[in-house]
Amino acid sequence: MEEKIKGLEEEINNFSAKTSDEIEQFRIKYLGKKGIVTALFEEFKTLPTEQRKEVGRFLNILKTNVQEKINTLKSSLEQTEEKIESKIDLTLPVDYRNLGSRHPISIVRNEIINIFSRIGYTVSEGPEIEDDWHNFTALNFPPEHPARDMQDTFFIEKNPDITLRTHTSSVQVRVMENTKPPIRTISPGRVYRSEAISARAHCFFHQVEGLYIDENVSFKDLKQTLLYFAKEMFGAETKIRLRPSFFPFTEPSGEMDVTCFICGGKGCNICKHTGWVEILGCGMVDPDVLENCGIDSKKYTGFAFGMGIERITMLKYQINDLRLFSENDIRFLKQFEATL
Ligand code: 2NL
Repeated sequence: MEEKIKGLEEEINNFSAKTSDEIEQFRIKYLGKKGIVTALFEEFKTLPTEQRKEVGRFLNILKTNVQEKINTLKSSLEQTEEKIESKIDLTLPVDYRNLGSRHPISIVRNEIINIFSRIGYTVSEGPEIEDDWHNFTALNFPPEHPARDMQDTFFIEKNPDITLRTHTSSVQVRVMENTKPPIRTISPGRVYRSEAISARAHCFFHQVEGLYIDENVSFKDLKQTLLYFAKEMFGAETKIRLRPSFFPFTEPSGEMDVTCFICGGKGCNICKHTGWVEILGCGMVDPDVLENCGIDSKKYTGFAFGMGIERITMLKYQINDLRLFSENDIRFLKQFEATL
């Protein structure tokens, strides 16, 4: 029996397994109900007492060895399985996700906000659905002004009139009503006009308006502020010119042109060979508008301006169709991926 046990020890030591199935077969072969070791224990019971002590010791060692072998085989199998699982192949192609990009209107809006933030302007926002007072009456629109017509403005309700705002001046009216001068603010936002959609017109667009109110604000403050803006936005060599214009809420009013940043003033398609491109409207806030908003027009004066973000974006990126901004065409939007 001792010989048998020695032979088995060798067999056990030499055994190796690749799968958990093979390990289980091994366990059954030795320790199962009809297993070799189990049978040896049965045989052991029949031995004379003198032999039992020593054979018993060998048998117990054999049994422990089988058990240990099983444990070692199991843990080394687990380790190789883990290795296979965590085998990361760095040569595989990356899991490519499409990164979004900012919309060109947002890019230009942020740029305008940054430029005015640097000279102390705050950003103010307000509702897109407005009452007649904030959109028209406070801003000096006469009762028969064409903008008050259904042809030009989207009405949500009549009598009292509730409209989609046609400019963000309504936001600035709210700022003036709620804050004491000095006021330095810009109001970017979406505005609506009832227009047939074409390459040059849409029923909504985006605006940034600006408002500066304090004691002793004059036209030269307006001019210098807008010159600063033009140089920051279009380059340090940029020159501006102001042409007289009309708005119900400013007096005097002007239209501002900048030297063409495409051809530098030589003449090209963008500036229609004039060397100048129109970028915004501006003027001194009408004293009646100040009074409508609770500001003493004898003590305070101010200037205001407004620009269409689409127009500036179209000039800057040479985009020739307004509809591209709202079509969500990925081929258009992808072209702005590199811009923050
Ligand atoms: C344009 C012209 C302009 C203003 C907007 C304004 C606002 C208040 C008082 C007076 Cl609260 N004026 N805003 C002034 C002049 C021109 O916009 O062409 N916008 C796209």
